[in-house]
Amino acid sequence: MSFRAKIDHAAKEKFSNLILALDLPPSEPHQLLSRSINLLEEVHPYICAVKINRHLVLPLGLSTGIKRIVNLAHDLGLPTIMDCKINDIGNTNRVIAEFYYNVGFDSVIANPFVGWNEGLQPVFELAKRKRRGVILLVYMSHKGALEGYGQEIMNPKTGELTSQYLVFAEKALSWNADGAVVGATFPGKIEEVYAVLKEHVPIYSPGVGAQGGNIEAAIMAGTRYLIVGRAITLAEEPARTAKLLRDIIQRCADK
Ligand code: BMP
Repeated sequence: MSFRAKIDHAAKEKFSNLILALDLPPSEPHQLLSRSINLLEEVHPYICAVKINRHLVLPLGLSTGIKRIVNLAHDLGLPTIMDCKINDIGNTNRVIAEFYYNVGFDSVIANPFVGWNEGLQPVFELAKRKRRGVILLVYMSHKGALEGYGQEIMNPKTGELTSQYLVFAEKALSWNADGAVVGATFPGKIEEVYAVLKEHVPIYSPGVGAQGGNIEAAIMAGTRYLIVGRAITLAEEPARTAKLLRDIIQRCADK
C-alpha cells in the first residue's frame, strides 16, 4: 500500500485526521524511549499517524530506539512520517531518505528550496520504487517563514511576480508530492495553496496549540491533517487532550 493509501486508511479506521508530533523534551535516552512508547500506547486510538523529529532521532539512534517506535506505530495501525526536512544535494538527499525508509518510515518531509534537478529528484524516484511518501514544505508555521517561503519572486513559467510558496504548491502538484505542509498559523496561505492543490495533494498543518494556530480556520481553509506536538506531549492527560483535539477536528471537517 502506498503512503497516501495508508494514511487515508488509518484516518478512516480511527475517525481521526490528527497526527501526533512525538516531540518530547530532552531527557536520558532510556527515559525518552519509554516515555515515547507510553505516550504512543496512550494516544494511538485518537490519531492517524505519528511524525518523528530530531527530538528523538538524535538521542535514540535510528536502528535501535527509533526502529522500536516505528514498529510499535505500525503494530498500532499508524503510518510514520520522518520530519527530516531533507535539504541538500541529490546524492546526500537520497542517502538520507534511504536510511529513514529502511528503518520503516512511510514518508519523509523535504524542502523544495533545493529544487528538482540534482536536488529532490532522487528522493522522489526512491520513494516511488519503495512505495513511500514525500511531503513538501510549502509554507512553514513560524513568523520567519515570510523571509523565504513568503518572498516575492518571478514565476519562472509566466514571468509574472508571485509568491515563493505558490510556486512550491505548483511543484508539489507537478512532482506528485504526497502532501504539502502549510502552517495552521496562516489560514489565508492554506486557502491560497488549496486553490492550487485542490484534492490532488493533501495539506498537512502543524502550528495549533503551542504555536497559536486555530483548528477550525485551518480546516475551513483546506487542511486535511493537523499535526500537533506539545499540546499533547506536554499535557497532563495526553490521551484526553488527543481525543478532544480529534473530536474538534472531526466536527470542523463535518461542517
Ligand atoms: P508543536 O505542536 O509542538 O508546535 O510541534 C509542531 C511540530 O511540527 C514540530 O515537530 C515542528 O518541528 C514541526 N513543524 C512545524 O511546527 N512547522 C512547520 O512549518 C513544519 C514543521 O515540520
